[in-house]
Amino acid sequence: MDAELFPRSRTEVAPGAVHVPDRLDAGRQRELLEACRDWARPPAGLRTVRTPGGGTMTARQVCLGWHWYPYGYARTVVDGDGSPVKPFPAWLGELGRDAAREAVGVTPPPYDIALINFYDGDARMGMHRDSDEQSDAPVVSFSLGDTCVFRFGNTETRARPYTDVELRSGDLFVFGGPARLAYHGVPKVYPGTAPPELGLTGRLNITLRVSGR
Ligand SMILES: O=C(O)CCC(=O)C(=O)O
Repeated sequence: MDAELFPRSRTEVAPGAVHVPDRLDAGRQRELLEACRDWARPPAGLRTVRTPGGGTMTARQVCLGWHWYPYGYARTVVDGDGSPVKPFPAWLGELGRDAAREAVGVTPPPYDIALINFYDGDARMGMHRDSDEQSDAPVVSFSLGDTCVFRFGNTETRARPYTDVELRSGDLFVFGGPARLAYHGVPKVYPGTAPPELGLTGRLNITLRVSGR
């Protein structure tokens, strides 16, 4: 257990954007990790995302419910092996709705998209907005494994002002309302900081969204 001088507590980073430390206990983290390992297997498994400019994202990804590709959604892995996207499980939707309710006091429509991002080596994610959905329901994000710097910015520009938040294994971050279309990214992951008992090398992020489709 961490012996913090100042225990971490729920923080509203911006109106509508809330960090809830330690939302998932060790057992729940292990269950979620096992589920991620299953989802990562082919077909429609973990893949490297290629951007239209010819680049690649360093965080690898697998999707549930709807397949996200730059920049849209499909029912099959149109930029990968062509398989149907894996189903979005009801239990994950319930976890997301409970999390949104607790964090920002909103009961969203049922979640139907999960993006699972895997960061190893020096993977990171540039500043971007989640703007391919047709719903303003809050985005719910869980972290597993290594600690990262999560940069949460403004709705106008990728640049300052932004706030850097340390996300650790088990943390929840929710952004909705006026923060729903804020730029955000992951400039840094700290290798080797995952809780040893979890058994994960690297970082997983599980992001839940409502498609509005
Ligand atoms: O890994 C994270 O915490 C952020 C992921 C993210 O921004 C996204 O999937 O759009």
